[in-house]
Amino acid sequence: MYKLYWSEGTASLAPQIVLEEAGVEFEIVVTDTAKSEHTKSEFLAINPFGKIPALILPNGTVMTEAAAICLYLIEQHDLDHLAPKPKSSERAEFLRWIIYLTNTIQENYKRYYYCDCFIPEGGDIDGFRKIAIKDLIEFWKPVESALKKNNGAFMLGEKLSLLDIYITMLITWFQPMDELLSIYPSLKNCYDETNKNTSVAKCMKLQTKLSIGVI
Ligand SMILES: N[C@@H](CCC(=O)N[C@@H](CS)C(=O)NCC(=O)O)C(=O)O
Repeated sequence: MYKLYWSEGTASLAPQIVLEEAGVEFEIVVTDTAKSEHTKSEFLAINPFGKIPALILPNGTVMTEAAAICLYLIEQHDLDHLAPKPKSSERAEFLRWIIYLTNTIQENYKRYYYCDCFIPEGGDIDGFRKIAIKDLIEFWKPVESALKKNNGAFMLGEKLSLLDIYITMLITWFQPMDELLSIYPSLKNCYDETNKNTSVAKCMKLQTKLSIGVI
């Protein structure tokens, strides 16, 4: 069985959704980053990077990196509806955006959430955070433009893919989320439509419940 090391509001959401889409059995191990559980030796023995998510595969291999985990699961479980096949015409577009989402948007949230790692002690945290937010809004702009050009609500047009799942996860990290969505209407539409997917809706609903241990 798969074992997903998970924490609310983190990059474990996308792999959780893909596992749901795969319809496979998996165990969620709540590892609350807010309580620094990811820094404890039990978790570091699994992922020495001390980052969530980590996925233990049925053969015991440990995988990290949320996007890599998602792509792996898509391959393993033939979830062709979530990603264009390697030689298909949409593949280039798909690869371009998944890397943009992880390298640019996901990475830059660190400047917001972990400001103190970027500036020296006594530095202007508030000023730094303001610039991080301004930049994040800017980094979302190409995604909005790409969505606007489409016929459908999603990055690849009419059908939902991993891109929209990843986008949805990253939108939830923006606080307040509605501020971002009010700037970018196509992004809001993509978020709303993606949330209609059964696996997405289920995982979104489980976020707080899993975190407070009522499941
Ligand atoms: N590139 C990694 C980033 C993982 C990551 O930074 N996870 C965050 C939560 S979203 C984390 O564990 N933060 C805790 C920390 O850095 O102390 C991935 O995509 O999986």
